Amino acid sequence: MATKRKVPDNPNSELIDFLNELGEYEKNVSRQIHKYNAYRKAAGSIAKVGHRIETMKDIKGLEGIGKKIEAKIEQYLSTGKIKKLETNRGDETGAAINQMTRVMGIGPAHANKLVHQEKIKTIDELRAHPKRDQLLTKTQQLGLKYLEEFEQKIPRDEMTQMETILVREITAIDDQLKAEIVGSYRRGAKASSDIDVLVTHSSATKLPSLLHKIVDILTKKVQFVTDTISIGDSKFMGVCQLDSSKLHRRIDIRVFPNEQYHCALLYFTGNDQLNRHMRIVAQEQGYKLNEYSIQKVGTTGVLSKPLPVTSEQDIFDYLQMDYKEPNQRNM
Ligand code: 8DG
Ligand code: CA
Ligand code: CA
Repeated sequence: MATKRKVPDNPNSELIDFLNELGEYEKNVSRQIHKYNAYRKAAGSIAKVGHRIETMKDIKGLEGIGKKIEAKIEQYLSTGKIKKLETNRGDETGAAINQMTRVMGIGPAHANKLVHQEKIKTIDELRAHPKRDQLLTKTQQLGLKYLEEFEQKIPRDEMTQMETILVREITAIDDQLKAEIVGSYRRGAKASSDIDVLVTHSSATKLPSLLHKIVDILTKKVQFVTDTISIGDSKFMGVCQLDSSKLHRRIDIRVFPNEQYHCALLYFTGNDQLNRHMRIVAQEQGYKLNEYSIQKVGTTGVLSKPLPVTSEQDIFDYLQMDYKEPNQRNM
């Protein structure tokens, strides 16, 4: 999941931040996920405007802005404030729940429990709690340990240095191995919230023990991976660090067989909105697209075998879409 982003370069960054903050409250405290989605949509729509919004005329015709959110924007434009936001900020329980959800792995339900049952109000209180380790899963314990570090974005230059190490170490295991950094980095982002790695091997029989071997080398030989959150045959989630002068970063490594690699490459390059869009286009054209394959959907709903795919271009071609370079995939 992408983390909450601030948008300092946008002419409407304050309004966008306010709408996102209202959305977070709905998600974490009120547990109204559709209200959260509505705020996110509105914020996304406003983020695309490109000039400073000064009157209600400036938001006329924008997608995804309903009556209630419109009223809040009106308040903001006339008073510089939004009443609901001020109220939310004054709600101590709500603030405590929001604090808890900063921790990787703590969702709204768990956050509510920590605040209501254990009466925990701040991150410091959670850290100092005598039952801390019983209250948290292993993932959440790591999330708490590295909370402030995980909230910092990774500059592109550091991503490039991590890429060098990862590609070097992985391809040294076997020259039939290929590794690429995907996610926002592949889309050209100046900074990323984590590092997403995709690995494939030309011979599928090599795959099962492969990921364990890679993680073992990255942990012991180069001391790049510092913690494991979870590991299976095809997906590793963990923590890494370029060197001791740098922050700890979240890393995901996924292994795919060759024939699935390009669907996975497309999917994990994202962004998530483009993925959703392409999945809908696929449906409309009688295909089923996911991170593993593209299949033809027959008239009775029966799926064909996965269609041959040897590049991302092939997938765009099946869907009769113009090819988008990775840096054009920020929808
Ligand atoms: P960021 O980490 O810099 O915030 O951006 P990102 O690289 O685009 O986001 P990500 O959360 O690391 O996810 C990587 C890609 O995976 C994303 O661009 C598209 C794809 N993806 C989805 N849905 C989801 C999802 O629910 N969870 C995850 N982990 N990835 C998803 O389309
Ligand atoms: Ca990412
Ligand atoms: Ca990721």
